[in-house]
Amino acid sequence: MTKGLFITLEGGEGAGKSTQLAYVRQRIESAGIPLQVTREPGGTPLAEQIRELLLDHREETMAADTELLLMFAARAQHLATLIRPALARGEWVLCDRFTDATYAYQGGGRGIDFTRIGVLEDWVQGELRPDLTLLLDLPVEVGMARAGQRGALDRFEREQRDFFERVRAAYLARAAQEPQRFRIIDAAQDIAAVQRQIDAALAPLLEQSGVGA
Ligand code: Z5A
Repeated sequence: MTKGLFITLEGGEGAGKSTQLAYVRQRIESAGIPLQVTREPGGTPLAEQIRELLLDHREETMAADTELLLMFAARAQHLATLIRPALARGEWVLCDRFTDATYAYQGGGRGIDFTRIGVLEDWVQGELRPDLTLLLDLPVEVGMARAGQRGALDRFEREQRDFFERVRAAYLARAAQEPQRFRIIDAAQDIAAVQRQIDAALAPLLEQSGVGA
């Protein structure tokens, strides 16, 4: 069966994901490849409602397991109604964060054991994994300074520096475990330099698809 490619974009605070997502989208679409651009948590109306639950502040503290299960509940919906159907049609899917973010934030940040996350990953995703993951990596203090220029902070953005250090370490550990899937992008460089690294990472996939880079 023809299958589209599944590309994910990951990174910590202030890494420039939104900025670079638009660039990756433009590179793929200008090659004439049908593409779905989406995000997690979210991507479908129901999953976006779960996103609101996850990001909003409330008096009651959300338990780490609740957060983890809501991430995978949103993901199950997203996979069933958007990601899998698009890939089956042969479209490419570009997703702003996916399960590596769960390992980084709920695993590294909140301290949930990676093996427990792996059980949910296998349950919800079966064998589906991204074909390519672009990890925008930069020192935590640089990212926090960039993110601090934005407006109101969500529930995750209110965390302290040591939380984001653990998130970064978990992302880098994931990348070291799966070097064939990950491309680590030095996101501390200027926007044009980051885009050149992204071009180099995308080139083999665009060439394989027959459209050239
Ligand atoms: N989360 C989770 O815990 N578990 C999961 O499984 C999943 C998610 C899937 C929402 O994600 C939260 O969900 C997230 C983790 C959690 N929480 N946090 N933090 P999100 O992806 O929606 O939220 P975000 O991290 O805030 O993403 P973002 O909006 O893409 O932010 P960004 O990476 O900081 O990107 P940006 O807005 O493009 O850049 C920030 C600023 O830097 C902006 O002013 C840019 O103009 C500037 N910028 C960008 N690139 C550069 C360069 N190269 N040089 C200088 N300045 C730059």
